[in-house]
Amino acid sequence: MAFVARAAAKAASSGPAPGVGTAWRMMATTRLTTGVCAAEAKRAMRRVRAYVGLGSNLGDSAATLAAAVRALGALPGVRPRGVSRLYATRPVGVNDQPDFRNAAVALDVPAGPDPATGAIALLVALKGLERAFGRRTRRRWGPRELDLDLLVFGRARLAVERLLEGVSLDPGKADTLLVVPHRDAAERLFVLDPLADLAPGLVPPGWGHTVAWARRRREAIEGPDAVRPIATWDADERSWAPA
Ligand code: A4P
Ligand code: MG
Repeated sequence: MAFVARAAAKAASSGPAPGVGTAWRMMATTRLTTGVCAAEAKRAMRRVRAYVGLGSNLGDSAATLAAAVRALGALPGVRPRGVSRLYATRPVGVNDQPDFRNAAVALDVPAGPDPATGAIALLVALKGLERAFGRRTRRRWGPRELDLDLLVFGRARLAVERLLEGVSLDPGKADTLLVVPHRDAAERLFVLDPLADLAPGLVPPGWGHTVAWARRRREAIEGPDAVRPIATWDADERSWAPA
């Protein structure tokens, strides 16, 4: 689709879409140019391991998720650390919609001066990418071109009630909580299967058990056909290769 090609081209050439990563650029540059000492600026640019879940069930979802993986890796200050397999998944929450494609990525991202600031900056970047890939506002849990959920942000356990001043997300959603780890991640096989590809032994803050354990538990509930691997990430081609 044209918008996927445009967003992918932007990510590959001149960086992500306008607005994406602005908070990070601000975190990095304002501190340096306003004379804040180099040690503090260096601290602000420390990185933290984050996991992001990707979902799509409108358009060419596999192509969208491949382009989104490339765009996430091209965000300012981000180092891509891993891409899960691509999964075909039965819709959860709202059943009368097409099957989804889901995946997850591991990223080392700027930690920010504190976890809430760093996590919100990443969320703002994710929302910017969703828009760049044509996401429009629809009903909750309904069909979408691209959904990017912040699953885990290092060791942070956050419930942020309001966005930081000067940072806006979707109109009308400015009061929505940012909850990290993502509040529903442990209850969804379409999240746990890709996450287990990347970090089976990870114990997300507050869970009390590993991702692999949660995955096995959900598989017993949802059944073996709810989530099926259909492709692996080809790092050379930067695209999916059939499994
Ligand atoms: N928000 C709070 N915490 C987070 C976080 N950790 N990551 C807020 C991302 N967003 C977070 O999200 C609504 C608001 O949640 C945002 O404004 C953000 O500030 P949204 O993406 O705008 O709306 P949504 O995705 O419809 O709602 P929600 O509750 O995020 O739904 P989910 O959890 O994303 O589930 N079935 C399959 N098989 N595969 C899927 O990918 N996805 C959904 C949507 C339903 N069923 C699915 C799938
Ligand atoms: Mg979402």
